[in-house]
Amino acid sequence: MAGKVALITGITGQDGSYLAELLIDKGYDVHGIVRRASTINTSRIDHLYEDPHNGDVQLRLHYGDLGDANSLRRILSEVQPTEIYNLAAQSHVRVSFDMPLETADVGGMGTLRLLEAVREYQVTTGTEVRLYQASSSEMFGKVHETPQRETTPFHPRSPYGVAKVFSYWAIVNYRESYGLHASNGILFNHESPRRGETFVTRKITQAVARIKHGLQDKLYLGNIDAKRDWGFAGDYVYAMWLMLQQDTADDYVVAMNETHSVREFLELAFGHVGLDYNEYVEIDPRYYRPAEVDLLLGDSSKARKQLGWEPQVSFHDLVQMMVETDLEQAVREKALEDAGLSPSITNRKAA
Ligand code: NAP
Ligand code: G4F
Repeated sequence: MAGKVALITGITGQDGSYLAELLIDKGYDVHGIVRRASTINTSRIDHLYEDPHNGDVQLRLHYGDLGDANSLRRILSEVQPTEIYNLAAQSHVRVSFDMPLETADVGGMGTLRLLEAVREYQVTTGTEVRLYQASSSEMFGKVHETPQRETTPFHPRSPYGVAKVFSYWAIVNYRESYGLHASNGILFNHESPRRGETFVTRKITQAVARIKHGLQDKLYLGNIDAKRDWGFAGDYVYAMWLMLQQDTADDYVVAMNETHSVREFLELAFGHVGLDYNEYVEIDPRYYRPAEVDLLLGDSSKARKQLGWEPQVSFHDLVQMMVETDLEQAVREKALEDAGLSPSITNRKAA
């Protein structure tokens, strides 16, 4: 595997951290693009900088932004990647209604800035760069058929979904126009203990753990009848890598091929600690979206057949894994609170 150099945008996010781990394990020289923030936000990747066996540097970070085309060109010429994984986005669907322009600028135009930087880089250096684009099942939105597959028409229901549709077609267009090895992974929802705390699964598992340890007494949610096809993020980043190992670039749905409601997730997560969610959950309309995606159910048979991809973690095991990890975190939080070192954040209504 010597000579393979990966560049990951969005490396500080959930998927970026799992993908960086995978690529380091595979012997890649791994680089990531990070935005400057007023506080350090690299907690998901802090364990990856050095090889624990010999102290060698195995991950390098570069300041840049999908909004800043110059920074992308500079980083490409410094890093000279053979594979690029474009995971950067304002990825929260409800927030995209509050910040549609930022969401479109990063999740839509940002992809185009990156594509242009890659095209220029290939022309000037004569080196092939393979590109993965983090496309989303959110593009199916108000679904035209069930299950959703690669040929299902898009009908996005949020500024986020609209931005992702733009990026999807930009990738296809650069593939067809310039022969770029650029692939879209149309990934259905994937979660983990590293999932952002304001996405519904993590919001639930964190609340379950905090309620169990007396740190919180209510959980406020929006539409709990929505259905999603949820898998484990660690399995899904493997599919990203597989796409870039193919001779020909293509587009693939990645999903578990099963759907569950938020209500079912609640039953399992609260049930895991012996609690009944009905006693703790309250509906707060401020978590409703102006337009909702009611049902997502993927058909990932193309990825399974052509890439040989198979998920390893079931829905049930995913819920259990997330609750267990958040229970450990709640124990630490409780100990700090008991020692008077951490102010209790009752009910976390802001999330
Ligand atoms: P995430 O945890 O929200 O991570 C998003 C990443 O994008 C973070 O590293 C963030 O950096 C970075 N970012 C945001 N704006 C940026 C900008 N202007 N310039 C550079 N970086 C920027 O998302 P995720 O769950 O890992 O998802 C990864 C990608 O897959 C996203 O594009 C998402 O839309 C897409 N996707 C996710 C799912 C899913 O279920 N998780 C499904 C389908 C598609 P900061 O840390 O600085 O904020
Ligand atoms: O966890 P969510 O915010 O994920 P959503 O909107 O499906 O988007 C995620 O998956 C997409 C792939 O399909 C990604 F592209 C995207 O980046 C992101 O990772 O919400 C899931 C469902 C929605 O129907 C929402 O209305 O849960 C419902 N929900 C109910 N109460 C809630 C809440 N969602 C959030 N975030 N917070 C709530 O309190």
